[in-house]
Amino acid sequence: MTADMSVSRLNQYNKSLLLGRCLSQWAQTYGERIALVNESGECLTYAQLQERVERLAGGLYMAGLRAGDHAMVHMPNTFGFFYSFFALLRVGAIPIMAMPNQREQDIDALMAIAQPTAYFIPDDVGKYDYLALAQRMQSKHESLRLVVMDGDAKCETRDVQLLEALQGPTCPWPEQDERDTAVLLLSGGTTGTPKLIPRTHGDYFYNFTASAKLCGFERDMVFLAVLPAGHNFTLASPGVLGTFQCGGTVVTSISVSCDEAMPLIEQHRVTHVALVPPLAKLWVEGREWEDSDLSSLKLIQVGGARLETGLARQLVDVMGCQLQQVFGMAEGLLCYTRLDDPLETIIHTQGCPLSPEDEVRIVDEDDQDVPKGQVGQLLTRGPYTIRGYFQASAQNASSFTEDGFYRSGDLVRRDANGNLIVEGRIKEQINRCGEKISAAEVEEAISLLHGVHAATAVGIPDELLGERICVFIKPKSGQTIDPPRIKIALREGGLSDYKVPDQIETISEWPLTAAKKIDKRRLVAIATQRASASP
Ligand code: J2J
Repeated sequence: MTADMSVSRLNQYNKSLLLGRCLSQWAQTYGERIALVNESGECLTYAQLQERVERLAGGLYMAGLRAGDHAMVHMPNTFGFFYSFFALLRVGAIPIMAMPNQREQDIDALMAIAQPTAYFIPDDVGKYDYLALAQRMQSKHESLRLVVMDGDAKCETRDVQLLEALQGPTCPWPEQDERDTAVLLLSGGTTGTPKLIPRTHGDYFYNFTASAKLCGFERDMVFLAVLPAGHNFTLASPGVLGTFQCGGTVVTSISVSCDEAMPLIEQHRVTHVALVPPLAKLWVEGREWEDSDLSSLKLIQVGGARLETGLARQLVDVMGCQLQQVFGMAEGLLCYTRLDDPLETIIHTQGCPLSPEDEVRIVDEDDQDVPKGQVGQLLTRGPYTIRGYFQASAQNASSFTEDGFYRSGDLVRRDANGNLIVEGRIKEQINRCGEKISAAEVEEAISLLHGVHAATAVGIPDELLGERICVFIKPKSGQTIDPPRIKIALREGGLSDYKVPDQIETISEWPLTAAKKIDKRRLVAIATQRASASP
């Protein structure tokens, strides 16, 4: 059975699965309930959100945006994010979910692939000049006709309010099918080239509705969106879309720090939150919240990177609410521990797949199934897992098997009850605070710098970050390496902040494996040792 057929069967009891129609359905059902609250305490009901989105969609349509156009959303967790996202879906355009901390190199590469018509940026020009970036992108990418800024900035580009003022007749409903692409998500890279993940209306609708059911989302819940809302975890696992589907309230936070999140939890009686392990650790260890009343919390979901058993236990003890592990990927497959699982399962495993139709294979290097209980690479195929990246035939040939299984690159094993345990990965990827960074990309950026002969990037286990990025640099003969300068040069070159190495080491000879490849394990040991030796 194809993914399309099987997702349509799983969705069969719900006809409203075109994402562009969801908001108006929610507004009809939940009209006066609060959909969104921001850090300043401003609230929007479902009806108000829908009205703003309709106006913006009208404006975007007047400005020439059409169904099927691509539009990049590069926004933090503000109301503007939601206006843009839903207005694009309403027009039938396809949002590309960029992360707010991505910078020029990423945005440029993504635009080269997706050729968006529109680019949505925040008004916050204090820390980073998004408008200047947008202007550079416009001069480089011919497709980019419309830059939309969220806020009141008086600039030549169209801002959200301006577009609403432009609003013409209601935007026509697009002709769409559940098999059409609804959103383009970002893939955590293993190569220097970014990849886009095309999720269809049908599969994504299933993704958040089935997840919401499994996670016990309900009408009276309040979800705190503290990780970027454009990430698959926060967006749809079950995340903000799962919350809206149930008529709950989403509280948005731009900052992830305890000082800001804890008062929001207390003030808005937050019931559900999704965190990555390093953030969960900060929250558990943070003393700031000791005075805060967190008794409203019912469920803390942790995913995106390995959650240590000790931290899992601490979370349960300290936060006093239910813990759920989520092992997901923007490509599709979602595994959850179940709410009624025994505590030891929740602490020790990453749960099992969302759908009965998810297929999981655990294989060796020759793609042969490993014996029961042993570790192997996870391959998956299923109703909401993609069969290929957007316009990436070379990548697709290596990332998918001939019979359509996605090669996750994760090393997993299954316990006796069928729950998966993530043991590591075979991909050359660094998982820093849940953000996936391609070692190859960092190496490439550094190798272009003055004085660098060659560079190798490795992920080093780190108390705070989960993994930190360490780069070993072999200088050109007669050159020396100045780490702070390297960092400045990388930032100036437009490398996204979170990809800039945390540790830079010089090396004169590479340690080699028996196969004469660079011995990355040895590099990890050297980096760890040098870091602990340095004052
Ligand atoms: C270990 N590794 C994990 C976990 C993801 C929900 C939750 C997370 C993501 C996500 C997501 C892990 N333990 N619990 O999209 O909807 C690593 C694996 C995986 C990769 C996917 C969602 N949860 N990982 O993290 O696309 O290596 O999605 O293949 O960003 O994160 O990364 P990403």
